[in-house]
Amino acid sequence: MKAMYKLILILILIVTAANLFAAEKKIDRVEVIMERITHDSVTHLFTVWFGYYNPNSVAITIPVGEENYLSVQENMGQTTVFLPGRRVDAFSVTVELPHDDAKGSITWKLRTTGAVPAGFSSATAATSMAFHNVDTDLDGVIDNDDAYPNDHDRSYDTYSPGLNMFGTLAYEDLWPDKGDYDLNDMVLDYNYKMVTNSSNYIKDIYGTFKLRAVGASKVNAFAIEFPFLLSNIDMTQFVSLNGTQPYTMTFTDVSPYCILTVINSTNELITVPGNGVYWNTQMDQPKFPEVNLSFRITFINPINPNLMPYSAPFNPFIIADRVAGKEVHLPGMKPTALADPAWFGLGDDDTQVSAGKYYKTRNNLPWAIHIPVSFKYPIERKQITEAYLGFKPWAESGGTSNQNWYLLTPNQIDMNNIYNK
Ligand SMILES: [Ca+2]
Ligand SMILES: [Ca+2]
Ligand SMILES: [Ca+2]
Repeated sequence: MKAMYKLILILILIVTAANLFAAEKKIDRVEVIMERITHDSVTHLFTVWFGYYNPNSVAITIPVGEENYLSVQENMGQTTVFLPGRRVDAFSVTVELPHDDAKGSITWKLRTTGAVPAGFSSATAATSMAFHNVDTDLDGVIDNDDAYPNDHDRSYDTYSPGLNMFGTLAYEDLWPDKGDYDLNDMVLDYNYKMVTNSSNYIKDIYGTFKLRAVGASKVNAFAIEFPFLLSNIDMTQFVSLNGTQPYTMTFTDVSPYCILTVINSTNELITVPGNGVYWNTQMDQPKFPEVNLSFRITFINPINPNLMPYSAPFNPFIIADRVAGKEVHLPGMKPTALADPAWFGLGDDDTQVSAGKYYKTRNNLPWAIHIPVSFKYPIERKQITEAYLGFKPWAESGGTSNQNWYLLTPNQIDMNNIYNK
């Protein structure tokens, strides 16, 4: 009986030892890891580096097959012998993947037989990850942030007054007299797009103008002075009239600035109704479609916008009656080198070059206005002050009061005096 006890005890000890031995042999799951993905801008192939972590103290072998495969193709030369510990960049695969987030991915799946936890460990690389860091054109701006990911010279677009938004420039051509002061003798909407490089220097300027009204019996010209050298402009510029029609704009060198004549003569762009009828300023007359003019200026050496003395809409002006030097600018903007100063101080004009006062009356009323939205201008021969009641206090205050004068605010406007077709 005692011997029997001993035997049982020995058997229990053997079983316990066997159990302990078996516990020591428990296998932990090998975890696969996606290290990184890169994109080659020349071959357009993606390279994915995978690694792993084998928490066991011994090497684990998992052959290629149902328990060790890649999603794109079962055998891509992946690791089969997993050494103990963490292994970075155990292998890489170079693949052509769709650039589309939904389809563009590769997954490595691995199951360690008998391991805890059971099931597959997997690691996925998606093309979208690659583009988070890829700078295809090597301009220093990653593709995700680069409006021109394949153009080293261009990175960002900025707009003035905003994307798909237009501002208005409106002129009175009877300067230096106030005349009828309807400020509709030439009305243009504008939008500028600036293309900048990775240093935020301007590479291209796209100007889009819409001629909306010509409430004038005079034939005027419209030009813009830009604060940069003509010699820095790539002359293979693009100019368009209504998108397709041939049209010419000319540059004039007034170094260190230059002048672009956008409209040489309004008569080249519109059919003058004649007999006291003006173009888009009379409610009882048909409305003509606006004339679209656009240009692109590309710089040989990109320009630091912070060094420009003025920015969009730059220094736009009309040449009244197309008389050489008879420039009418926005209030406070300087005349160009081609302006004839003999006009200053005549009529209602109170330009005082020495005081830095340009194109204003004694009461600070202007002959040109710039509005940051597309603006409803006065009808023919109605003073702007009678269309927009806030205009006069705004102008006389030097722009500090009634800053929203141009909005169609009830009690602040007279719609009978505003062109609204
Ligand atoms: Ca880039
Ligand atoms: Ca770029
Ligand atoms: Ca007019």
